[in-house]
Amino acid sequence: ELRALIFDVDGTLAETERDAHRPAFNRAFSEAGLDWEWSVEFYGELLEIGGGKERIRHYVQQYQSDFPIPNQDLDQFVVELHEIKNKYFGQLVVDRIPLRPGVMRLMQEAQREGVRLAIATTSDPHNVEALLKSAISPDGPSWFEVIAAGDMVPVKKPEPDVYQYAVQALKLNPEDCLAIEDSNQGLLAAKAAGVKTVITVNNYTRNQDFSKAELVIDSLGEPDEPFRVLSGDAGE
Ligand code: XBP
Ligand code: MG
Repeated sequence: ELRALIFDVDGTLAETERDAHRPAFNRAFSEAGLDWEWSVEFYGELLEIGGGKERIRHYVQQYQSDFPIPNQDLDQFVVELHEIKNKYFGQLVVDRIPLRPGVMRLMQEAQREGVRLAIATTSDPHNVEALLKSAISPDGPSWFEVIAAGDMVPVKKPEPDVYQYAVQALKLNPEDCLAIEDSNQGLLAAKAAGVKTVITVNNYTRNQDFSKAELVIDSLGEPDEPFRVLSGDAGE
């Protein structure tokens, strides 16, 4: 029996990656006096590393190996750069990043039917809050009984921890929950926690492997803009 919907955030609730996270990283680099610049295409590769801090660290180690920072100081450097990035993310999401089609409708239908709402994301909790406030409403965060985010769990997607955390906090069995995701990493995380998953693809993820998903659609759809089924059975 369906008791709760667990939403991913980036790429699922809204298209935050290309137009908010990516430019926020670039603005932070610029503020820090770094000539690093992540293009739309290159950012697609970097998305394989989940978590903003983890992504910066990976980039420094893989692409800026001459960067003069000793390894023991890298953690602190990454934390400070990520804080600057989050400041810009907060500014960029205000009034600018809408919810994807069907997200609001599905959340409202769920609330009417007594289906509970939760979030399971790799993103920083402050960024999640900023997006929910601007894209849903000032009380958007309170729509979700549980917001499992960022470093609240020791390891990020594709490991199941963030979904396990959300399911436990809801005091439900994983079989009674349904995850809404946009990426292969999110799918792996949800399924490893025993949560059935619907995928709504986007431009960064549409060619990924979603064979484990119960349903793959191009969006949650609106009455005047129905979703298209890419694989699976939308029967119920
Ligand atoms: C999104 C991510 C994050 C964001 C940036 O994952 O992987 O790294 O790109 O997040 P999900 P930060 O789709 O599971 O939410 O807030 O850490 O910078
Ligand atoms: Mg996502």
